[in-house]
Amino acid sequence: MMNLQAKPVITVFEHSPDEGKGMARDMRVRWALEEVGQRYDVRPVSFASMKEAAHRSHQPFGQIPTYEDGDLILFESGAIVLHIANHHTGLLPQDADARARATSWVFAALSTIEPPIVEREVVEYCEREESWFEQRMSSVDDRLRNRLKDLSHRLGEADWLDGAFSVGDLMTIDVLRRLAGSGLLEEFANLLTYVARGEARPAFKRAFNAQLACFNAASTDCNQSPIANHKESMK
Ligand code: GTB
Repeated sequence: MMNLQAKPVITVFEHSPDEGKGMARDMRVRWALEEVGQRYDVRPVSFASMKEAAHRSHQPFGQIPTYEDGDLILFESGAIVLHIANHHTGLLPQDADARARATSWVFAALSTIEPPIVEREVVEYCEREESWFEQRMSSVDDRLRNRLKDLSHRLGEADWLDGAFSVGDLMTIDVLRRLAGSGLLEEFANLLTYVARGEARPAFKRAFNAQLACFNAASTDCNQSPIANHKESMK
């Protein structure tokens, strides 16, 4: 099932606005690739080139990330991560029902948890000067708190959402990371620990360091998968 010869190529921001904090959606793709031990190359794209026809032929909305493996071109981080999980061992359980449940968590992360987080970011960055900013932020935070409360309740004292670490945890943790600095995650001790548990995984660290190297520039590391140097910690 594993094919470590072919190297997929993913697109990433040439200059990430998060300044290397790994908040853009290439991070979840990098993390998935690192978890399964698949080497990859990155193609940094500028904001201008993302909107050009060549990139749009891979990503109709002019966004990152994309994924290219031979003739297969994918967009949407969820589809990419699920493709990686389905074609390698390590991110999905063997049992068919457990695989389906892990997939449910990917969709929950993307369509139930991430939208109110993104909404909060939009309000914070785009509506700060509006007279109604405080009121709107407070109602967005309350909606988000409800989601976090339900997630926190479901996770309980467990390490991961449904047994062993899976693609569902990867996606959920990557989505929750976007709350860093908001103070909201701190209201749910088990979610804070959950995110830290994900970030402590060797694969996460390699992915994080790779995107940081990419941000740090003109660094020649940008187009290199770090897996080659860290095979010993691959599981
Ligand atoms: N649904 C798509 C997916 O999951 O792949 C969404 C892709 C997407 O939103 N891509 C963003 C993008 O290309 C980058 S990740 N934006 C450019 C554009 O739309 O023109 C979103 C993002 C960007 C920056 C930060 N940051 O700096 O903290 C965090 C998240």
